[in-house]
Amino acid sequence: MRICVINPNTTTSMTDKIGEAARHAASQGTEIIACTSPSGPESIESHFDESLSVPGLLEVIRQGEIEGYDGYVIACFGDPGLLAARELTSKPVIGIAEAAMRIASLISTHFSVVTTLSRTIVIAEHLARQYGVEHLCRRIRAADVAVLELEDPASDSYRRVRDEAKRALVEDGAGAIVLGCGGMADLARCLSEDLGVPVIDGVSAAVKLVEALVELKLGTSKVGDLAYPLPKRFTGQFAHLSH
Ligand code: 5HY
Repeated sequence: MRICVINPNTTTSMTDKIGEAARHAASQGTEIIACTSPSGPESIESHFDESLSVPGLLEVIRQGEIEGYDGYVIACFGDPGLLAARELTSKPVIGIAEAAMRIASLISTHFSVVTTLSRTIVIAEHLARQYGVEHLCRRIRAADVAVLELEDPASDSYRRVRDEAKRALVEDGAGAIVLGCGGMADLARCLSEDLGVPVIDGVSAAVKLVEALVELKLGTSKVGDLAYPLPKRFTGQFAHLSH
């Protein structure tokens, strides 16, 4: 099977890291195609950034349907454009936040999330509520690490993420840690050894969920709100979407 893993921000080094984590998790026979969004912000750290990341990731899905991919991963912890993306395909589309939170709920009765900047905490809180795991998520915490600091080997982002996760174990009584950014995909194994608890990277979790759905021959329902978009005229920069 061929899974397209989309980085909705435009930082190619982060796409490479996300692709590597996805390949590490993928089963033999699964090909991972890691794609960087063709348009949008270099990092997604606000509602504004998230909204402007959506057209680019939807374009990747539209192209992916021509390529004939078997499934998609949206590798940004805000799960931007997830439902719109599901409208464009009958294949499974999994967001890394939903994947990580659901997997965490299978291996712990309480987990905490460690994300990047504190201003993004509310985005993850809304998702935990939307996914119905709010009662299992003790707290969404921020390591106050900017997304692109995760790309800088000289930054002490690992220490800050680790220390915030340690606080989550002590203060929240969390049994597992969910990493709140696609750019943290390479930290999970080290952190889990350091902390002695399961640490969930959403990219790996999402790849495994897409594989499971494809093997179960289950895809996105095309009945109701996730049916293909209705044909209509678009103007301006979206005129090419008219059909
Ligand atoms: C992400 N931003 O996973 C989110 C993390 C965040 O560019 N990739 C980003 O801070 O919400």
